[in-house]
Amino acid sequence: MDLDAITKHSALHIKPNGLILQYGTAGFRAKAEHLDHVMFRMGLLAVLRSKQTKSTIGVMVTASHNPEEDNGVKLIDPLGEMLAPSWEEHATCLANAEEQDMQRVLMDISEKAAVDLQRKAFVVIGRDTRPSSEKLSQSVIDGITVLGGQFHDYGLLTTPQLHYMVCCRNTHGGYGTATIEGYYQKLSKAFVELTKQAFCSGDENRSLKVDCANGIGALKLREMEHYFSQGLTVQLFNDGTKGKLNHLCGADFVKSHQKPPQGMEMKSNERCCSFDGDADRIVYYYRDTDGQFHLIDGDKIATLISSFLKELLLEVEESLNIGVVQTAYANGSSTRYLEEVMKVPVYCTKTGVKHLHHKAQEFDIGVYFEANGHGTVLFSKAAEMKIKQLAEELEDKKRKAAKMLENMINLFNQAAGDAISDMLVIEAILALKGLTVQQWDALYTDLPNRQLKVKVVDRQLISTTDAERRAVTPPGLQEAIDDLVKKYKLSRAFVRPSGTEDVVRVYAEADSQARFPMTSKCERNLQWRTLGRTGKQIQ
Ligand code: 16G
Ligand code: MG
Repeated sequence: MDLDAITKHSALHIKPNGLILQYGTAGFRAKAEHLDHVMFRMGLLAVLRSKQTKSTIGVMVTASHNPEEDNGVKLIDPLGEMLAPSWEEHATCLANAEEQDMQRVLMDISEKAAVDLQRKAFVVIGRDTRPSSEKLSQSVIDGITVLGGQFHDYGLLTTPQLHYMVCCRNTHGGYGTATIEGYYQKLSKAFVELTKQAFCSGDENRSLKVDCANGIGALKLREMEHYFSQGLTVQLFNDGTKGKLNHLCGADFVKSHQKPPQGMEMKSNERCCSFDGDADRIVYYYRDTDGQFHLIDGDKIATLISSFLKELLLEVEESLNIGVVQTAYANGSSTRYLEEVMKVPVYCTKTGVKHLHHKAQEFDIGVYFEANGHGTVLFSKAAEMKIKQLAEELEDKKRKAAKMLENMINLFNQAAGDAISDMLVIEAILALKGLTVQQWDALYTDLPNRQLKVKVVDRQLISTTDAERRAVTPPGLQEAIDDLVKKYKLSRAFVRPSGTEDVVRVYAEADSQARFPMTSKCERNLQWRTLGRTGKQIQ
């Protein structure tokens, strides 16, 4: 380690005085002007992680669905997964070290993690379309090179595309080719093969309206659309040519406001969807003939996908186990439908993709989705091999089903939830099953629900258990919630500190809209118990 060079370069990326940031649920996020030093340091850290794992590591510059003025960074581990928790701690230490302590912290991390400093390092970088992203990714590169690491800068990519690249590189092409062409070809080949049948049987070319949140999703869908255009025409809105990133549009806006994005022309019964700013989330929606808006969120996406996969498994008569992973935000109706009607086991984890991903790895086929539209399906190695074998050995209808399963494996981005890949999966399933968006929506009726964010003095006073469904502290809070909830039918409510913002989130659902005084009562109780009497509801 050339400590002098590190000190010299670090002086070009000075940490603002007193600024403390945390590697949160999905990396660092803050106002872009506060992040230059974090980017440089994450370049350094990626080199150490690469040396330690003897693998390529990814660094993605994005703040996802946050406002355009924000930015963020996260590291991607060798198989395309989120950074390991022990390294999240290293990331936080390094980002917050004062200039004079930087060398010591770097040495500490190298020692604690037993990094062989003599090894080579390779890092790949991607960035979203924010005005600040290009310069910030240069700071990452500065960090990589000063530690002698090699790198490849992919430039503009969606977050899941970078996860895919990292996975491809570390499996030496086993997962796919680590180029943008390789990604487009893998997905579109699977999509075209899957849907061939539906489309030749007379179904006209299908069309879908896509709100791209004025982000990277628009660029990448434009590049990709000619690969699958025979089966699906996408009409892009909020493509970044006029509006601001994530402003009044995108998956997060649509899900949290439960209304259409601005700038989208919706006719009744047309299928529409929204990506978020870095295209790792997707939600669908439509307006009915009375003009009423209907949201189809991650829970209903998971239901559609798991019922399709289960049907195919029944067809091939293979008893691969399938499990669905959700978070506390999953609508109670979806959990009931999956368990009681579809007879699929459902598990609940803490919020944040890494928790769901981890749990989903326990099944032959693990379907995971957050209600906000982030999710994918994981197939175990054994399941993949079995399905390949069935596709060769079986005959007629069974062979067809096995082939479909094989194409589904290729169509999912198993490295991360991916709006483009999920969109193609959903479009393929709807086409193959001949389902309209309304029929899909009618699988079950969501319980009315509300979400609020509340500012309190110290959100860490709230701690939770049981996958965030019950509050442990402050004392009395859970009992107060229980007292409220038991007055209503099919009701559920919980509070948890956010992992990405300095707020506490309150969620409640019940059998009818009239029950929502419950949410504000929870909120008042929360403020009282955290002594944040100045707290106010934000949304
Ligand atoms: C991040 C997470 C998302 C989670 C959200 C919760 C990833 C890639 N993204 O966006 O999964 O739902 O945080 O935010 O893990 P909150 O803690 O502020 O509610
Ligand atoms: Mg995102």
